[in-house]
Amino acid sequence: MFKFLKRLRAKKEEADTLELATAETAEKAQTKASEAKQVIDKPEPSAAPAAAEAVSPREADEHKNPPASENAAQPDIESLPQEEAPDFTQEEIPTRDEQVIEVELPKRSLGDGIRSLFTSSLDIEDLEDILLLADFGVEASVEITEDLRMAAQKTGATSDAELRLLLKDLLVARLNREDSQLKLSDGKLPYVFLVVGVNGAGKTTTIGKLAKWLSDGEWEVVLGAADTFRAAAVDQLATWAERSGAGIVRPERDGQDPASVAYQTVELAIKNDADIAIVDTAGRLQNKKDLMDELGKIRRAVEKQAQINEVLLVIDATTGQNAISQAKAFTEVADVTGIVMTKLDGTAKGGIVYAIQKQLDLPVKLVGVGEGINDFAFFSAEEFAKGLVARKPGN
Ligand SMILES: Nc1nc2c(ncn2[C@@H]2O[C@H](COP(=O)(O)OP(=O)(O)OP(=O)(O)O)[C@@H](O)[C@H]2O)c(=O)[nH]1
Ligand SMILES: [Mg+2]
Repeated sequence: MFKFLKRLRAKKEEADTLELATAETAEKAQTKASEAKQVIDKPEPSAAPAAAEAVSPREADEHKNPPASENAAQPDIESLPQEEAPDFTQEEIPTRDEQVIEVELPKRSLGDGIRSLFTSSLDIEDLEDILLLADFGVEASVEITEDLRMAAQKTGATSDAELRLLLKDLLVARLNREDSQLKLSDGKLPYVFLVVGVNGAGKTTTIGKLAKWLSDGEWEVVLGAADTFRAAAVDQLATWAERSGAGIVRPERDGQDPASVAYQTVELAIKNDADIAIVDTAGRLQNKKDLMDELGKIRRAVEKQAQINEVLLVIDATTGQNAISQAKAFTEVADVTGIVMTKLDGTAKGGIVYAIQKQLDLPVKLVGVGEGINDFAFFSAEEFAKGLVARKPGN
């Protein structure tokens, strides 16, 4: 499974004791003792006293209400000195605080989240229409059907099971990408994710799910409520922060400059040695120029202190082909690095995942399969294709 790098939180002596607890890790401790990076197979829960250093929601609240004098001296984000930003070009030997460990986060699979394309046996003659109805788009529907026909001729496949297997392999081959894993492994902490997308796409919910997943893996997470137009949006993120055990930076007043909230979020993450800052943004901007200005300003504010690892564009799968034009607008203004497809539960239109990935030439990294805190999965071409061709009860 995927390996990620997070901050080593245990005090040096504690870490050593724990590492010496098993023969395997003891061996590693000896060979790696002088190395900057410590590698352990799995984080021992007690090896990461996250709570001791955690940014509690309460602390974050305090941060939200700094003394009046601080309030008066609100920084102008655009004019903050650039030299405050760490120099990521130099490889420095990390101090204890900067040490990172390699961890495996809990696996999240698509499971049964994807609805099958077929309610009866697979008939190649019907396939093009079925793919069209499932939002694969015209071109892909024609191409996939043609490819399956040729593959069936070549292999002599005729049965329903054989055809499903061929179709699955064909979809996997078209969907597999090298870059579909979240960028959480360069060890330059804190990682920063910006989450963008239109209203109601599922940004805040996705952030809550991500925060919970990371917290479960003993990551220290700070969320930033840079969707500052609605108090309800901030409260919604605060609820997710509480549920997931993440810290949160809220705006000090409605309509506060989202870039300054983003700045403060990264600032708090650095101050508290957090592993990751995830910034929620507003989706309801009037036009492309406003969107570009706002996201550009947020980006510059973050980059004064840290690098941005991911700009995740959240797309509601149930909006079908409309989602593609919306997504294109975002990719033109924000440097999107990955797609999150939400609401794949209950939609028979899984083809939109295929269409988005192909048409935007961006990896789908995560999928949302429900409203619950655990209802998301890493995108896996194999699992997704299996779900699409699955023979489910009743078909
Ligand atoms: N079924 C289902 N519902 C989801 C999923 N993700 C989000 N939702 C629901 O979609 C609705 C909107 O989600 P939000 O997270 O508030 O969306 P948002 O993008 O933050 O919206 P704005 O803040 O208004 O821009 C909520 O009712 C969520 O519960 C999912 O994967 N499946
Ligand atoms: Mg929201």
